[in-house]
Amino acid sequence: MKTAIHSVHAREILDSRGNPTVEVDVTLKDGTTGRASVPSGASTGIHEAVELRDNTFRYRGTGVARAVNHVDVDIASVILGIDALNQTLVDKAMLELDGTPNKSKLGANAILGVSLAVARAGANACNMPLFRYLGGTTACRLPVPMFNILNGGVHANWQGTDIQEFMIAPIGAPNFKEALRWGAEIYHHLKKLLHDEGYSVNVGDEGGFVPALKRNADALEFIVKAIEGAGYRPSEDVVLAIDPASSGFYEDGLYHLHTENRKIDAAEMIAMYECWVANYPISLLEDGLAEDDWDGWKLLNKKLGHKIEIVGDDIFVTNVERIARGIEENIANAVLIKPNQIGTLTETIAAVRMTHNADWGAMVSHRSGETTDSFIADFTVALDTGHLKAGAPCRGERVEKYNQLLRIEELLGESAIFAGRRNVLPRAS
Ligand code: 2PG
Ligand code: MG
Repeated sequence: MKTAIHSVHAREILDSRGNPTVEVDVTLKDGTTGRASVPSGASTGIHEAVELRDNTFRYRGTGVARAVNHVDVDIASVILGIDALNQTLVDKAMLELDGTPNKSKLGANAILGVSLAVARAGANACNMPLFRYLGGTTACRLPVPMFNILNGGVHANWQGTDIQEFMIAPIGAPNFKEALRWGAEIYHHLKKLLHDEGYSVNVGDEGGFVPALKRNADALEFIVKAIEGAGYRPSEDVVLAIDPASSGFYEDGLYHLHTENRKIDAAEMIAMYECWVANYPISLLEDGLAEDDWDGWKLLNKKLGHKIEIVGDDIFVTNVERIARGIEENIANAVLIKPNQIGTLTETIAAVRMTHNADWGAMVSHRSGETTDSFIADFTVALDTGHLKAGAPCRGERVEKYNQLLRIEELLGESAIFAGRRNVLPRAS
């Protein structure tokens, strides 16, 4: 069999924050290769699959030599000889070898690196672009890019807003290429506005600016002005999205807004969001409440789910068991999809399918620690999710995802469709 896995080899590389991560090379019997690397979060959910770190003197404990060794020795021993085109079988072999519910034995970083590299090798062996290999001949819809242009929270070392991500989504653009241009123009306009008002224009982990604003809502003001200043219409052309990543400031049942020096409960947080949604063109709220605040989420979805997308990240962690509970209890209407939260391509696809079957939205996402691997760009088109958040239109590891989408759009030519407005309008909840 020409596409049997012949060898697998991992190495320790650095991510965008200067921390070690896993890169994997897979070679098939016919000599075809596939390479993938694994991102890493900072505002990680406690229910995510385990990212294995060495905890030794190397790299201040963050080394991934153990995960690399698990790929080269343990995982290699169970996947060599398997057909790379049989992704499910490869992933199943790794899951069985690991045997834990959260991949703590081998490490989700080891497992995912192999899983994605095998998919790439499979695509290369079939002489197909990755998005087509994964999504079939009808995969042709480019996502709305969600540009994170103002960073706060842990991604900004808590020097900016409490809200971790303020994003813009150019829903009115005619195609992806134009959406990218609009995003970059607004980003630069925001830079000028902030600079003119005396704020820092240094950037955070995801390439967005980190001004030390006094109120979280000031960010919304600045962004609306930047959209208008760049010549676009807030709401018609470009909408806003926010990810407070609120698990990061949730303590003893209260949400601590450090910028504003106040502690509020879930109901007050929801009231704050309702006020923002009434006053700004916000169409999506991710992780508005903490990862285990199920009652709060239920209320949040009741109050705002008919108006905007309510996306669960830390609460669902791309895990079908948690997503199923969320659907059952009707606590959101969309799921954030991060391959490294769950650890295999097969399970990530299962999470997207469950989400779509419930008529919920799915938004594919990068991590704050990234590499130049653009797997998620192809994945988004393949699974037809309609949204991708990959940070600001700035910084190599962020723009590589957007640039890959430009290439895909070019390759698709006339058959390319841009998700546009349909994907950020309120969904049934
Ligand atoms: C998030 C992500 C990506 P991190 O909270 O959605 O933006 O952040 O990778 O740090 O978990
Ligand atoms: Mg998030």
